[in-house]
Amino acid sequence: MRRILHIDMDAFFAAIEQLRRPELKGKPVVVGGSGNPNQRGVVSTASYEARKFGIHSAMPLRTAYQRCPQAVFVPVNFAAYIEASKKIKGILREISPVYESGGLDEAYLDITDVPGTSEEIADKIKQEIRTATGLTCSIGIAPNKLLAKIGSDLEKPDGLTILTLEDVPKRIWPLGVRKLLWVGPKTEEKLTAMKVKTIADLAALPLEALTARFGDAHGRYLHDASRGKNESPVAASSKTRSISRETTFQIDTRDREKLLEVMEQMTERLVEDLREDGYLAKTAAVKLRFADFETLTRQSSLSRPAESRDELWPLVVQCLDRIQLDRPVRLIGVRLAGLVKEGEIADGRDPNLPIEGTLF
Ligand code: TTP
Ligand code: MG
Repeated sequence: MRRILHIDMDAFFAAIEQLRRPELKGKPVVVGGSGNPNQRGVVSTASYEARKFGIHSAMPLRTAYQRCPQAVFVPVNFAAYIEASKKIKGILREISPVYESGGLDEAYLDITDVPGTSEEIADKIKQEIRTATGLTCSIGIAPNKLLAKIGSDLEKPDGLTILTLEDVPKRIWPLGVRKLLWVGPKTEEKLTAMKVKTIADLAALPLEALTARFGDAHGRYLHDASRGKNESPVAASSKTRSISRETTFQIDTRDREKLLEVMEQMTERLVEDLREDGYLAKTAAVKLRFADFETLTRQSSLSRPAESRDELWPLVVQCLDRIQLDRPVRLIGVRLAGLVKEGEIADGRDPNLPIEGTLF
């Protein structure tokens, strides 16, 4: 039986802000945008104290302010989050080299061959992270990624949940289908139409009903997942296909120089993230939303993957130049796609994969 660990940091950005400014400890803290709730922007995350007021990620800052005017609003400070993330990932890689990053604040580890009980390994990780960064995390350990990921979310914050297949009916079936990896809003909508809300409802459906609706692969995945079964490996080559950043301007602009300046900063940050996780990118894409909310994307690719700013930045400029700036712009985004692991031969997948707007 494999032993897979999933770790997710607690209220990651907000917890870091509370450490940077100890007077914020124990208070409702909202991290997002420029930190001014009267300006445009969304909540990146909120401290657990702020969540009691119904504040959550992706909510407009203004709404957060209405729900809790006494909350402390702070701007996003990526440099601090990247620094913490690097320390955490260094600790995890020492525990097991079979590692997959799931973003800045989460990761999977295959700990099948790591000595010690699951509790011992989890305690060691928690303690080392706390010593190195002052932060707490939640951990799930299970026979596969699917259950480990659900487990890490069950007892937040500072949780540890160890699950076996026998725990599935009691602990997993009562949950909503969205808790399953790879069940997004679209799958959820289709399942709701089939009267499936919980994972128990899903487990009650015959395989044929699912393959008929979702196709062979996804149908079988859902059928197995509802029973807590999943074989996907903790990949050295992670599932990450793209990384992106975007920002909404306080004041709409048509100034090309201003757009370029912001996009250059975004590209530099993306290149840092790319290097941190050991990736090369072949494609760059630009997303631009006009004040009337029309949204355009353009993409451009290199003949082989690269990781340097000097190679990737010109692609971004090319993309922007293919968009006519005939109206004020409200939002811009930059994305690097066609990612491959450093040292890995590109697998021939089409580098010009269609860019899905939802990935931004
Ligand atoms: P999450 O792990 O989803 O959230 P969290 O760590 O703040 O809280 P918890 O795990 O305890 O529930 O995301 C990690 C960080 O990613 C989060 O601190 C901020 C950022 N983030 C955004 O910027 N926008 C988002 O919509 C989400 C969900 C997260
Ligand atoms: Mg988290």
